[in-house]
Amino acid sequence: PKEIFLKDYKLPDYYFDSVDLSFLLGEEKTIVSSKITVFPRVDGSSPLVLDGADLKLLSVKVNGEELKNGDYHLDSRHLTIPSPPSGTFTLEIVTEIYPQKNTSLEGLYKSSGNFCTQCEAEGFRKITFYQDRPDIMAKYTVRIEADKSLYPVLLSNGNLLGQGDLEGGKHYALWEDPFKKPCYLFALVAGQLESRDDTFVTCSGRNVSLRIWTPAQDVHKTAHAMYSLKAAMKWDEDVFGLEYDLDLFNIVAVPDFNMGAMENKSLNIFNSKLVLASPETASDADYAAILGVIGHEYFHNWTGNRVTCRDWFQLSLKEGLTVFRDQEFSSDMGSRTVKRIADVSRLRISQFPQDAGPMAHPVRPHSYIKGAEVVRMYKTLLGSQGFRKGMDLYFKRHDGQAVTCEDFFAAMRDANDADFANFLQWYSQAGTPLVKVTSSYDAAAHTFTLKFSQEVPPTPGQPVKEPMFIPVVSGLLDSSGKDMPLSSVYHDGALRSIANNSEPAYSTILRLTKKEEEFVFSDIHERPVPSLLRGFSAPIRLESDLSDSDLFFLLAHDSDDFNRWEAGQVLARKLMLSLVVDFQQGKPLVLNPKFVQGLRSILCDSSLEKEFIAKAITLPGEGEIMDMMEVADPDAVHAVRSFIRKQLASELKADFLSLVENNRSSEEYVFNHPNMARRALKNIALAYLASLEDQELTELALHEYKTATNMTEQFAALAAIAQNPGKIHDEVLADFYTKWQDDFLVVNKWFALQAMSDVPGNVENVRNLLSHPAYDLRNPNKVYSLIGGFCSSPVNFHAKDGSGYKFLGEIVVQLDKINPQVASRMVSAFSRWRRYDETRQNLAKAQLEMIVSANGLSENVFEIASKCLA
Ligand code: DPP
Ligand code: ZN
Repeated sequence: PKEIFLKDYKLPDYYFDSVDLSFLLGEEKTIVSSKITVFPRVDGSSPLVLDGADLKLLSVKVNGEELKNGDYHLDSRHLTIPSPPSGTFTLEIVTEIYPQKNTSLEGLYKSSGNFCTQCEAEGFRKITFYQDRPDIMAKYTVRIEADKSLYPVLLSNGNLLGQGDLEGGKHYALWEDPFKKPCYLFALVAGQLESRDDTFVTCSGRNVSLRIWTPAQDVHKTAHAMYSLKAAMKWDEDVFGLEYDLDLFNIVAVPDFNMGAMENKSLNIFNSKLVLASPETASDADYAAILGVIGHEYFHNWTGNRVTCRDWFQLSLKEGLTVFRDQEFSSDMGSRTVKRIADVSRLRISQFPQDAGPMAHPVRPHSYIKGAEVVRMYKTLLGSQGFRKGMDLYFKRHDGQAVTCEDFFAAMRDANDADFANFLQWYSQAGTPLVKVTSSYDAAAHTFTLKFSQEVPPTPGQPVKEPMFIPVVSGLLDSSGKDMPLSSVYHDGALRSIANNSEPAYSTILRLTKKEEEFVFSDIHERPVPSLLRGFSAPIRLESDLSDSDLFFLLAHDSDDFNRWEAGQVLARKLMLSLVVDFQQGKPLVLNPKFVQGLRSILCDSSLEKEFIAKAITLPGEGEIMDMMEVADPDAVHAVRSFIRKQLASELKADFLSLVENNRSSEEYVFNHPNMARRALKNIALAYLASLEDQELTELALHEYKTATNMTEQFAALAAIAQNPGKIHDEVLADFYTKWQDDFLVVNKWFALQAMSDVPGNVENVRNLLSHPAYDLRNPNKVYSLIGGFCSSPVNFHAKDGSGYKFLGEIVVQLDKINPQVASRMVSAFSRWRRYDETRQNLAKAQLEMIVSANGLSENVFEIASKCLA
């Protein structure tokens, strides 16, 4: 297969106007008939090339006349009609497909007895021959015919036009979607499902029927999803003036789904994990994820569906923007700071490492999370109102179109008359910019100078980088910890006033555009401590010359809560890195008492939000530290992190004990911020305590496990106990399984917990779990729990004997035959293999080489594995 490049984009030669689809769903096979109105973009007879994969072609007709073999050309990927008639014509195609055998979970497939679809990005070509590209937008009608007793519910996009019974125990439904859409938003569901129904009244007074479909026994677990949907609909009206545009909105939950969810027009299909929740079975994290993803898919109705992508290089146009929107929604529904901390942590854990490895690519191809950061920068630069003006113009210009990231940029710029310098670089340059900053105070001149330099590291295919436009939101703290009023700043030969309307400002945006530059603040009457990159105003790595005491000062006083947290993280990262060196040199590990003091003062600060405290006392992850090392050393990092945890647990034991005491649940489970905060704080305190492997503390964790009335606390207690192997560990894990064996979502948590264990040699345990009766390699959630969980434990995945790599190599080859998409996600755990020592490098490389040479390997896995090796 040839790699496709953005610069090669060509307008299609033909457009489709209307598409009528008909499905005869059967147990052996499904017959798909399509009737498409085709019109040429320009007259002239170029061939019409349709995409198709794994299809059996039964017939092709043009303007009602059947084409004979020879009038068309068929190969394993395309159906080509070399000389179609001129002008508008109808094309009718009948294909046969086998959803029952489709384990790739792309196209039409069966999940737990029900038919469902997944078409993004290129799944529609597994249903029928089509121009499977997002700039082909058409109006669809869909007729579904199936056995009535097996498939009583028949759903597709848009409005139900008709339904009725047919001979032989069959029935049909006819759906029409009045909005033009690309085929990746097509959806069909047929099966035995029940719904929770509700109504939303839109801002213009229309009644929208809302239905969330699941198997009957799960309907009671959809209350939170319905709450989330209604909240999202209201939020989009309030914040962006965007109203839902049909009278019906369906969500279907299916247990077998490659990703989280899919925003098909008016028929969202979800991984059950992101719909089903009850206090007994789902944790706070699950509740929060459901809120965010229900919001996300709903928000796509405007950002993705009404305005879609011209081609798949523009993925960030819809994903970056929609992730940003769901982040803002979750912030408004809970705590903004805590949400920001969670999102930035995710960026650091998953995006930044990728940016530095062989898979580095610019935002444009497919980085969702970083794409959201880019959208966030527009908002930072323009303010809420300016951003809204840009969004309004974007919809005014592009409703009903398939567009590019430049179109979004232009709308933001034009609506605000903004100067965005070379902001578009964010879409094309890969890699995480490294910004270094030093500061100096001139007491005589009352000036404070910040000197910045920036560098974007080389990435595959992009050896030389241009400087980026980086907004650095900054403030200066005086010696009492208050924000100093800022009057003006000198930069690039000009003095800029910061005060607006003679009101002093306490924070300002420094706009970096050069490799090196400085900003000089005037009227600064004492040496300040700078608070830089407030709210993480740009997705960069920042290295400053702040001393430990400056960082402790920010940790105690910064008015920007995000930066308060960040100061603690910077301190922890420095501490961990220096202990890693001690460990490698065989020196005894000693914890700096100032660090313990700093954390104690946070624990005891009653003015702080509980969830903030919980975040602040969480150490940076092992991956984050390995990322900062020349040669990543998983054993050293693990030993150091465990050492610090135990040390903190023993020195702050009394504080942690009282946190557990004082934060137990007293009432019924409620998903709201104060309650979640309380649970988060209790749970982390318990985890610290249990790390001490002390009999009494293990008993405490066991008591919490037994008395928990919700999954959040029950699972946290289980995880606390599971840190330490032994009899109690085994008994509690067995008890948990017995309790929940009938709930597959809870069982997945149980798999993940064991898979992530850092007990040495855990790979054997994980191998054994593969043959556990509840395990199934065909179900993506189970793969993500067990295999994905295992790869996220650095000590075991990167075990020096290569056992972790060997395990993953074997699984990838096996899984690839079942589900290439899921297999390719797993193989990317190898992507950073060059970051490790030579022994590990050789072991990982051998597995990658074994994978690429495996017989009948899929393109998905080949692409990732060969990129890793390149
Ligand atoms: N388009 C899908 C989503 O936004 C991809 N996972 O969730
Ligand atoms: Zn999305």
